[in-house]
Amino acid sequence: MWRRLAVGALLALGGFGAAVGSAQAHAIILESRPTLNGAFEAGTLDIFLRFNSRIDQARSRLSLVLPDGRTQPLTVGENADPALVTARATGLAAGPHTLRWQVLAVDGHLTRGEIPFKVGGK
Ligand SMILES: [Cu+2]
Repeated sequence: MWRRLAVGALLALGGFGAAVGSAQAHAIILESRPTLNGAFEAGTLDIFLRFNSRIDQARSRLSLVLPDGRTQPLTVGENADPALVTARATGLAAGPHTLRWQVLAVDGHLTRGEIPFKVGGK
């Protein structure tokens, strides 16, 4: 009887270890434009986010929160590099902006975040 209990405990530990391993593939940003709290010229901004893992570009979303509070969806470009998400923002006016991003990593997990930045002004 004690022997059977010990085997059950070992199986439970094995399952837990596998779950921890798969969680390590979450998408994390390594590099971005805009940079966090960075300042950029008015007009056109070529946006990119580089992640630590492959992501599903077709199911990734980018949008901009404009100075007047409106949210503008951006079209995610196609990239040969599966760790990149890109978009072009045009007509940026001076003021505070926020880039909102949501990506689907190849492990099936969604990650999202926000990058506040500034346009124009000195
Ligand atoms: Cu994950």
